[in-house]
Amino acid sequence: MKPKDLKNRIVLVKGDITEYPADVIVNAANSSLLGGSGVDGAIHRKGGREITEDCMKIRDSQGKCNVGEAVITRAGNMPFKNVIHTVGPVWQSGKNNETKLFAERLLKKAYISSLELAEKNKLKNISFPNISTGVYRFPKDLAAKTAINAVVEYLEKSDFIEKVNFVCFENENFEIYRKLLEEKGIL
Ligand code: AR6
Repeated sequence: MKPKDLKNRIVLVKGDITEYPADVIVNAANSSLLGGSGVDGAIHRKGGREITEDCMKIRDSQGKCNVGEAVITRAGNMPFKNVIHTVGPVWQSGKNNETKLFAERLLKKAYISSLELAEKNKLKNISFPNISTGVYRFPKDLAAKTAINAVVEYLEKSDFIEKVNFVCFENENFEIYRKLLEEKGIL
């Protein structure tokens, strides 16, 4: 697929992921699925009890959610069909190339698992936060590159997902995404 076709399917947004319209939003959760700070805290606060209940049910049936995997719940009080909860990797300093590559692979997997789960549930418009770039300290530029490459690779393979919104809460991430997407001819 040519970059210009991706132009209509990838959107860059600055703001709060809970405020931007989509079929489904992705949460940067932790393996416990019990909530936390950052975007996870915002989604659980706004979504309310339904989300916590569904997360508890998932924990009862399958146990914790491993890094790179994704699960789906209702969206509670938010105007989305669902929330997909994925777990990104914690950045372990990336001192050697092997740990760096391993972390990149896990971050890519978190994006791909979320897209696959959206498609499986017939959700065509999906918003992502900048997974792992907060509490989990993943370098922002490497995280953005990994996220964009994963999404582009997926969209080129499957035409089911119509829109992927990268919702950047912080200006720094927004500028990094803008530069990378411009370089690729997508923005
Ligand atoms: N909308 C969009 N992005 C947001 C919002 C929001 N409302 N709030 C924060 N961000 P983080 P992680 C951005 O720390 O690094 C939690 O405690 C934020 O600026 O939320 O994957 C979980 O329970 C940053 O760029 O997630 C886990 O324990 C990005 O979201 C752990 O943090 C991700 O930051 C996960 O860490």
